[in-house]
Amino acid sequence: MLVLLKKESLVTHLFLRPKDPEQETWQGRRLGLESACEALSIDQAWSVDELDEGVLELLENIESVYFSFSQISEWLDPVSDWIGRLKQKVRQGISAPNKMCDLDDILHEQRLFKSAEEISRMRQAAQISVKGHLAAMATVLPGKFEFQVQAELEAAFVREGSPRVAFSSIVAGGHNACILHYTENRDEIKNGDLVLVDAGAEWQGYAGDITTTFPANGKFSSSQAILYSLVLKAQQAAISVIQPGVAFNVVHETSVKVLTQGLIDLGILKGELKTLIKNESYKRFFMHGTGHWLGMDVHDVGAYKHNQAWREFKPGMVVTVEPGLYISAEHSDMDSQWHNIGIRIEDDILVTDKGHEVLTVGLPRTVAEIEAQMSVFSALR
Ligand SMILES: [Mn+2]
Repeated sequence: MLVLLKKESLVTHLFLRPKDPEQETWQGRRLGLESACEALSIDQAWSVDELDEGVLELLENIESVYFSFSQISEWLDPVSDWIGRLKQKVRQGISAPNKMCDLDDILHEQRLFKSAEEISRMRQAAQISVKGHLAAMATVLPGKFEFQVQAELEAAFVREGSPRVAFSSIVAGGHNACILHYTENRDEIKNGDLVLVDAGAEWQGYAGDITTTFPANGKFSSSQAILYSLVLKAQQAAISVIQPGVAFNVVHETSVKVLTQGLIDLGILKGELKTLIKNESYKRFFMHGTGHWLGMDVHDVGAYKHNQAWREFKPGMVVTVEPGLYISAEHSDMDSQWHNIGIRIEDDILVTDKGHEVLTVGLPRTVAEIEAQMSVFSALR
């Protein structure tokens, strides 16, 4: 347990397990108290065995205690108990904290705005993720199983030094791509399938998050190419609006507008653009948001609204942009040429002083670029 104590200056205290050769033989190495201060830049190290007495001492004459209300069920009891015990010491001239405050908002705001060091880690997480997606494209073939593509994708992450995936990889062939959180990855990929891969590497605590969609046999069918190009157009339009001062929801509104107009042009939706957007007709085919904050977590912390208003982008924020279209065979009223096509295209975007930077550069994105890249991979096979 880490305690940050602010009196005249900030002092850091850490409660941790002491060294124990026998326990370490069974369960693994412990840092121990002696090494903790230097290794972790802590002012004072305590044994967890002294947790109660130690915290009581630290809380003496402190006004406010902050802890994460996301974990209130874990912390409310011990903090209440410590405060209650200090209350019994008033006659000794000791005062107890009189406020319990939520740490979340403060901490989450800090995490939302990335420092230069954090940005360089996120750039690396993004670039490792790019390499994994290229490996997935290089290995896919009709007849392979989704988990075999997953293995090559994640092997590329590991080869580049990423110790783990940032979240469970989605490798979805054909109709599986219409299941948004498909992580079973166990089906055989068929000739004519599109393959949707949503995966990211973790690098030094920071997440990458990319979605690519490409044809298993290297060539888009004409229906696949039409819908893919529409999603890409929506994604590019949505990315282009990102700059300081623009509200978060403008990204989603931009992609909804492009997708809805495209579906009208294709005869898939019928009616006026304004009406179809207002009554959310597009949600039949595009049922999720266009993006989320990205950082230490893939769906990172940070408020999306302040006082019920969508907040504006500021430099240092990182957001994903990931519109999609999903038309399963359940839509029996639709021409079967559109069936079992699931497409999502996702990049990671840093808000900069002047506009934005795409951290996940380096992937083929247009139909022509993807087909060219896959024919190169096929020639190397
Ligand atoms: Mn995402």
